[in-house]
Amino acid sequence: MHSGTQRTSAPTIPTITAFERSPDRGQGLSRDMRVRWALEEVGQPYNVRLLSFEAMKQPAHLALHPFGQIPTFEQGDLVLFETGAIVLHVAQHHAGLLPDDANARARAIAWMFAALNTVEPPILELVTVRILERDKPWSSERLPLVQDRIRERLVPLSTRLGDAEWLDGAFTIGDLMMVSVLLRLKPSGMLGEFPALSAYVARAEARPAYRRAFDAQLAVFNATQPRK
Ligand code: GTB
Repeated sequence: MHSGTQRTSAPTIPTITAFERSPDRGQGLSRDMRVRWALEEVGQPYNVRLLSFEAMKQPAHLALHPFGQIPTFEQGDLVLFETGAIVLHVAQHHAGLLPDDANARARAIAWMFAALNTVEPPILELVTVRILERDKPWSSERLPLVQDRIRERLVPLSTRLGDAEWLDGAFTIGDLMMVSVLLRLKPSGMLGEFPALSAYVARAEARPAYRRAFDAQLAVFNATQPRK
């Protein structure tokens, strides 16, 4: 390098991991989808490394993700796991997903935590009852209890949203994460009980960045389908 010349190295393209064969069959419900969506919203290109279930539990991946899950995010020296941490990192390093105003920024982050810590847990329980516990003799008794716990979250969420477009002003990571969590309810039909939330999810799904992310994960599923 010549003296007096400052060289700023070009930022590397991040690499995320995703299922080689997603169990949701390309419905966009796997957690790589929220990371893809965040990257699309801010216009950051990314690479995807696909992993089999076996590879996810091998030392090479466990070095990146202690629980052997997807997604991970690698950029330069940084390796991240947990979608909340990844999406927050992306939002903090690019314009578009967090407001400039410090208080509004803090509230957007609060909505992201609300999605992950308050709304997602009962929704995950529903997936457990409907799929993993389907054959248990007590499954049909447990189902309505879990559905009611979800309603306890969706009623106040719907009330707070009212007829607003997004949760707190402009679209933020709070909306991105809340919609990602609510989408998990689609197969159950429960979202239909809440017209304001259904419309909120539909608005988010219509965003060009969401469409691009969805199409990218669907292309992976279609490409890895065995030919008939
Ligand atoms: N808290 C972590 C995060 O937010 O990053 C959770 C990560 C996680 O659960 N990853 C899942 C995983 O790797 C993929 S999305 N699971 C494999 C394992 O734990 O061994 C989970 C998922 C699977 C299927 C559907 N589906 O069919 O709808 C949706 C989501």
